Parts: sequence; structure tokens; C-alpha cells
Amino acid sequence: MSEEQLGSNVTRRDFINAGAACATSLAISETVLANPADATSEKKTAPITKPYLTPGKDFGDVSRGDPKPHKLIGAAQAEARLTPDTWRLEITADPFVEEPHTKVPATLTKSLTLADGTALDFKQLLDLGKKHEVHFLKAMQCLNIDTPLGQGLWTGVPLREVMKLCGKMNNVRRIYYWGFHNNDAKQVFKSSVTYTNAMETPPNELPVFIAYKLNGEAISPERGGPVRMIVPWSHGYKSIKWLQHIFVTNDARNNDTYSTGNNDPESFLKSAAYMDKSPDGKKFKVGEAVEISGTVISGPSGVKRVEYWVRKVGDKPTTLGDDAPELLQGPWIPCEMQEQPNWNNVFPEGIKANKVLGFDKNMGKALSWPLRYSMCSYGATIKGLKIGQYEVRARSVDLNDFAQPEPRPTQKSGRNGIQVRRFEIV
Ligand SMILES: Nc1nc2c(c(=O)[nH]1)N[C@H]1C(S)=C(S)[C@@H](COP(=O)(O)O)O[C@H]1N2
Ligand SMILES: [Mo]
Repeated sequence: MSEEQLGSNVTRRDFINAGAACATSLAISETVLANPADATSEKKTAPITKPYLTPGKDFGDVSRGDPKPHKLIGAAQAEARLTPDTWRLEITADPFVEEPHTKVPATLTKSLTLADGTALDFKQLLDLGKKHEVHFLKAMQCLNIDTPLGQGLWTGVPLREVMKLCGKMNNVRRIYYWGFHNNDAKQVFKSSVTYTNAMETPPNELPVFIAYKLNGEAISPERGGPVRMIVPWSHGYKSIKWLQHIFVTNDARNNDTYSTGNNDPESFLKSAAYMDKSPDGKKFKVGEAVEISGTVISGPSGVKRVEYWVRKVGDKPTTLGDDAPELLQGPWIPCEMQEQPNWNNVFPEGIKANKVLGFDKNMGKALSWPLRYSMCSYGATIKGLKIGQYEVRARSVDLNDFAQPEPRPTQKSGRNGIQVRRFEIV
């Protein structure tokens, strides 16, 4: 199944429910179009109930494989080493050499292999966690699907700590990894990070980590359990599920499975506002308020605000490019952003907010909002529209004042086109 098809499944899914909940729960900005200057004077103070964490079962799913690894049960699941007891992680080195780019092979002082009984097991991973455990709130966003799949609090051990088990490495420039793939080479879905990404995490930056918990619980088979890679800054394809192999190489060229699909295999999440389905296709009576809502993800360039633009259209509106002059002109009106909650009421028991990466060590507040690589909700109430057909769009503006979908050279470095919803006032 292509990700385009997966995308439409995802759109039909629970985001719609989440959106409906949001409309009643957000502190919503109310805008009377006749006088946008009044926008902020009329705030609702309804309590926020839209969840910050998506339960594992409610994530949109992007899984390859036949059968899909999470469909294996009983003996087949154990044989695939997809239970905590049977799970093993191998770490080996690539002997590959080829002039002129790879003159010498990568080596590890100590490989971890099934064959010699040294592969890492689940208990050893948890033991590493006692000393090195990290937690990070991350939105899972597929590079090719224009709706976030969900957001979780992921817990695990930095990849650098696991790599240390192999002793000194030589001539390692990339670190590849892949998960269970039915012993069928054609089904391998692999991804990679650079040596620097894995080993030289700058202070207060985010490590690549090997996760064993989602929202404080074991990672379900569907979410890639028992063990999954998490690459905080990247789109979903770097966060390999059912992780079982790490492979170091001196071939510096990126040949992630994703690179063959015309994707940017080094993409970072893009700052972008995504819209909930409602009010698409709905009719409202004159005088009735139209509520819009959605989620905004922060890429590395942050989010300054989310804004919307509503325009009156004829029966058959022409499609507008993301750089159409009337779209750029607006007027774009700021939306209300979901506020930070008391995180200790949101995070699972035992995980204090001040222990989560990206959160203030004393106050337990996210140091940026929305937290980088995470998402929060936004909403707005539109009033004062006359009878007619309308389109509404929302976009994020980053901290460099780039409005979505900028700055990006191609949608294949992360789909963040401006979304549109159509409705009618009768
Ligand atoms: N082993 C494996 N890992 C994988 C995939 C896969 O097909 N197989 N899909 C990737 C892609 S493209 C995405 S977007 C995310 C989706 O994560 P989710 O299904 O937990 O939402 O998983 C990634 N990890
Ligand atoms: Mo993806």
C-alpha cells in the first residue's frame, strides 16, 4: 500500500474525533470578521480537554511487511523475537570497501551477535536504562502523509550508550538499523543516522534513542514493540519499529530505504499547521459561529503563531497554489494556541515533567512551545460571515517569519502544504 493511500486512511481516523473534542475544549480565539481588531477581546475560557498524548492504539499506522510484524502472534511472534523474552539486538560492522569513497572498512572491537550468544537482550537494555534512561515527547509524522500520526512520550536509552557496549569503533561514518522483516530481504526497511548524530549529542540537545516505553507502558506490537528506534528530529521513517539489527559502516552515502522513494533521507520535521476535518462540507446558519481547529508541529525553526485565512468563493472554487498572490495577501488572522498544561497531570505516573528532555529542570515546563518536534492544538472561531460558500486555510509561521510551507525546496523533504476546508453559510 502506498503512503498516499495510507494517508487517506489516516485522515478518516481519530483525528476527526480529536478535532471535535478540540472545538469545545480549546480556549478559542473569536474573530468577528467585520472587525478583526476585536479578535482577542472575546476569549472563551472553556477548559482544555484535547489530549496531549495519543494512546498507542490510536496512532495512525504506517507499517510494511507481509505479514505485518505486529500481526504475528503466539509461537510465530516468539520465533520472530518480538516478545520481551525473545527480543535480541545484534550490532555488527560492514566489511564494505569501494574506491574512491570507502577506502577502509568499519570495525567494532566487539560485535553483538545471535550466533555467539552476545546479542543484547531486553533485560540488559532495561538495566542500561536504570542509569541512562531518557524521556521525550515526540509527534510521529510521516514525511509523505499530511496529517500527524500521533504524539507520545517515548522512554528509552540513548543509542550512544548502547554503541559503547561494542568498545572502540574505527572508520564508522554511518549507523544503519532495521527491524524484523519476515526473513525476506525484499521486506527490509532500514534507516540510518551519522556517527556524529548518534555519539556526539550536544548538551541539552536530543539523542537518538532506543525506546522500550510509550506513554509509560510497554510499546505495543503495532507501535513497533518491544523495542523501537526514536530519532527525535526526523520524520517517522527514521524511527524504525521492531528494531533488531544495528550495522555500522564506513560507506558515508545515505541509502536509507526511504531514499529510493525520491524522499529526502535526512529530512527534519517541518513546522506546519494541520487542520482537523471539520468544518469541511458543513452548512452553518447565518450568525452561527464556525469553529476551526487542528494541530501544529514544531520543526527546528519553531512556531511563532498559527493563523487562518477565510475567503468567499463561487460554487466551483479554483485550486490555489501555496504561493498564489491572494493567498499570500490574506488577511491572515492569528489563532488561539493550546496552552501548556500542568504536565505532571498529563505524563504517566513516575515520569516527572522536569525529567523530560526539553523541559525546564525546576519548573517542569517545556522550554519552547509547542516543544520542538512535538505538537499542540490551535483553534479559532469565525463569526460574521454572510450567506455564501467559503474556504478556510491555516498555516504556521516560524520564528524566522517563514510562513508554511516555507522554507523547503520540495514536499519530499516533509509534506507541509497548506490545507483547506470548505463550508457554506446558508
Ligand atoms: N520496521 C519498520 N519501521 C517503520 C516502518 C516500517 O514500515 N517498518 N514505517 C516507518 C514510517 S515510514 C513511519 S511514518 C513510522 C510510523 O510509525 P507508526 O506506525 O508507529 O505511527 O514508522 C516507521 N518505522
Ligand atoms: Mo512514513
